[in-house]
Amino acid sequence: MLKAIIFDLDGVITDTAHLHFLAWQRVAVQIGIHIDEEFNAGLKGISRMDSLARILRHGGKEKAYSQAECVQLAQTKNTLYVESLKGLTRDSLLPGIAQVLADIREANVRIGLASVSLNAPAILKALEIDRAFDFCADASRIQHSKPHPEIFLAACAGLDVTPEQAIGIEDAQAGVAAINAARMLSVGIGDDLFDAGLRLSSTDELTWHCLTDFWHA
Ligand code: B16
Ligand code: MG
Repeated sequence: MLKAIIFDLDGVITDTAHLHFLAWQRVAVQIGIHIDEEFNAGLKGISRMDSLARILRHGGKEKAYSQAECVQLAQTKNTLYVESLKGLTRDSLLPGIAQVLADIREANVRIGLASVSLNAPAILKALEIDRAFDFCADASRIQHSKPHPEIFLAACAGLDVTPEQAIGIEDAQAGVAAINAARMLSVGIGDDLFDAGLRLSSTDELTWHCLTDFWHA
């Protein structure tokens, strides 16, 4: 029986991936590294410090900065990112998300969040959907970024369901891999997520009807 649906945040509920990119790009330029949108796609679902490590590796500078300097660079990125979140409102929800959250609630299925973003609570508040979730996994307690299943397993535990009773929804390759590794059913938003059990082109296709069809297939 389907007992819970667990959402990723960035790229599923709202489009903050581009804001992450712009903030990282400004930090990267300061240290002489070029990153583009294609590179940024690989950072989706990857924690802040792991993202920085990937950027430094990409620029051949993985040994150029001390741990304290890395923390400072990550803080600079976060300050820029948080500043850019100021424009978020309920209108920033991706198409179909408000409706599918309401329909899942109506069906008495639990709703969870599995975002590795430390900014997730503030983002949910800005979007005015913080009360739509029965449980949000705490990113600050997570040791491993996606594709490790840890955050999805933490969300299942918090919702008091087994992974086999839940569907996970993601827009990133690493996220779909995390859902599959947790042994949940996976929904991928994006045409290139070939490992997802159900692939949808965009969030406006994400309806309660399609989720239940997928569950019973
Ligand atoms: P923060 P998700 C992830 O969120 C983002 O996809 C990723 O780009 C970001 O680096 C990570 O959160 C950490 O975010 O710097 O705000 O803590 O996709 O898991 O919702
Ligand atoms: Mg995402």
